[in-house]
Amino acid sequence: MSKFTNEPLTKGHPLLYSFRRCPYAMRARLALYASGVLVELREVVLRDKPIQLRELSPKATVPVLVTSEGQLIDESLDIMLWALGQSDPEGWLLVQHKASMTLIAQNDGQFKHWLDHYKYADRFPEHSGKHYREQAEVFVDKLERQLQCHSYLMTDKLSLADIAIFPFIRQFAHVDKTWFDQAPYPNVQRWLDGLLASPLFIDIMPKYPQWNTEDDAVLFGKKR
Ligand SMILES: N[C@@H](CCC(=O)N[C@@H](CS)C(=O)NCC(=O)O)C(=O)O
Repeated sequence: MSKFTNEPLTKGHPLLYSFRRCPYAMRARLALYASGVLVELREVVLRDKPIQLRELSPKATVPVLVTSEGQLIDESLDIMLWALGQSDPEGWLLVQHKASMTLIAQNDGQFKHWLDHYKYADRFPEHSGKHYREQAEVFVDKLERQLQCHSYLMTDKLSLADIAIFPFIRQFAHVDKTWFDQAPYPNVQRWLDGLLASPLFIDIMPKYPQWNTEDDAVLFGKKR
């Protein structure tokens, strides 16, 4: 087994290219962790991506997973669905699947678009940061209304939609935390705070040094 290829050093484990602070990588790690699938993790620095990642997937975004059977999955939502398809002990996939996928599509589409404009408002000088925040708030307000009815987005139980969406709301909150903490979204604040303090989130956020080809394998996941 060579360290210079995209074959994992640890036979039988999928390979995951990840970046700790990326919301897409977070949701992939959350689902992998919950599924109990152990992966060999390679921590990427976005401004210094390893050639192996580019070879695998020309768009070279993270996360990227290579399964033990050699299947390449380079979209975070597909990694989540794959992981939970292997094992879904909490039944995250069973909760209102169609409505969850619709909400996730809104997050990944319009909300992410406005979140990026809000976060990097200096790159989009046509409008103010406040303007972009207000566009993003349309989605946050929708979540607020859903969270008025139950503890989590779909029901009183944590499920796929919560896991897929909260890393992006975390990012939204942190653009201007002082503003967010006093904004009229008490249920979103409660939901986000709870998820950020959860053992699940803490367990998927350890710091790893940047991977390079000479390193030993780093295993990520919950040993059962
Ligand atoms: N649609 C992709 C998006 C992934 C994505 O854009 N990840 C960012 C990091 S958060 C990235 O890798 N960007 C490439 C870069 O900055 O060069 C997914 O869901 O996995």
